[in-house]
Amino acid sequence: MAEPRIGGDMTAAERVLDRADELASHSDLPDGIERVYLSPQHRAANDLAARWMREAGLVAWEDAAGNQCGRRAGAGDQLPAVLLGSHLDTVPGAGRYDGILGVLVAIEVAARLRDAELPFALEVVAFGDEEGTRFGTTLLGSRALAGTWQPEWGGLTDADGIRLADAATAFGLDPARFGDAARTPEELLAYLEVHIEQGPRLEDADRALGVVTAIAAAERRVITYTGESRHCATPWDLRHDALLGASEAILAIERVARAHGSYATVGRIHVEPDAVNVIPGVAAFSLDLRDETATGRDSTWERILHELEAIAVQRGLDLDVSSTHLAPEVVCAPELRAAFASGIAATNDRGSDEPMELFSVAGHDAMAVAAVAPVGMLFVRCRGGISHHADESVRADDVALAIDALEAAVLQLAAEYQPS
Ligand code: HGY
Ligand code: MN
Ligand code: MN
Repeated sequence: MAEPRIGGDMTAAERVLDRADELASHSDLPDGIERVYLSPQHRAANDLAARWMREAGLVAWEDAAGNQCGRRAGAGDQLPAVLLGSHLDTVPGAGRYDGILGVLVAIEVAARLRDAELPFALEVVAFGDEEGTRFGTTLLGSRALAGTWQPEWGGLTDADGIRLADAATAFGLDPARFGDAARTPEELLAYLEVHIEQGPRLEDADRALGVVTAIAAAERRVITYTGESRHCATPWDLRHDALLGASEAILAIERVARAHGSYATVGRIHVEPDAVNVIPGVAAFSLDLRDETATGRDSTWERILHELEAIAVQRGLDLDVSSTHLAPEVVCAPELRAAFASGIAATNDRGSDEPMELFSVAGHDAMAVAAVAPVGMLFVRCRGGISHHADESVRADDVALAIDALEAAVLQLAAEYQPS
């Protein structure tokens, strides 16, 4: 059985950072990074990932949902696989490492283990749509792999009115066959994802790596106030201004969520008729609400809704709420947390004898894959906890430790594995 190579392979780490830079060049923005699902930039990223997967000794293919996949050559087809990976899509104005780091570290570990004797197959996946920014519903690639794809998602449309099914056809996929991407529990032993923390806790603790205990329960909604579009000469007492209602609601959301320890973000707002001299008749905004548990999330939402309704009554507005995404908290499998803990311990990083554990407020593909396999996540320190921003930054030595820790975790699973 191969022994993990410890000591921080800076060459591999530098290769990861160089490849992240190359992927960053495939963007839909002239002055930043944006790569959305089923776009030409997604195609370019998949082609790069496929090339690197092949160089790592993997057989590479694109699944029916546009995820780029790779499987260690020679592994008996009937062997179940340990799946490593993350996502290649980004938010607008993204950094270079959210998702991308996990895919590239996974490819490095696959390359290291190309000749190792393992009792299971080893696969790598680069998911195509973790962020959900193009079609509004998130985790589309990983939910297809997990077998939880909903056929009606083919009718989702993007900001230009393009249907997901048509974008899939243009991408070279058959929109009627997304379900073929589904893997079964018998095929997958575990899913291990390396990801930047997207928060300051590891840096505050002067740690390079941390074991994820659970991923936040999340819900996305669209909240719409409807009043009356009127001339801006309308007297105050005759106004039913939807944007003022939304503004008061957004501040109420902040107050309630902070008071209850939940995370609430309003990232988008749409106003009609969107004219400087017309009182807005419609104001629709997004709400991303998270908490450590679904119970906590729902309790905070109940309190928020009560305030939204009071604002509607007080201002003579109609209120409509629709839910566009709902995910329970996902607890990482104990045996995978232990594998990552031993992986961190093997790096001899500062304090690695007591690996730090932390809960993820950010969502990840692991939330979807948990429907079909046990999941584990390893967080990597990122400077200032900054993410979803061009200033996202990781240290090469931390990347080297992450490669070592992921390799050691896979070898730990191999040592423990008892074929059923
Ligand atoms: O929303 C999230 O937490 C993730 O970055 N998609
Ligand atoms: Mn993200
Ligand atoms: Mn991510």
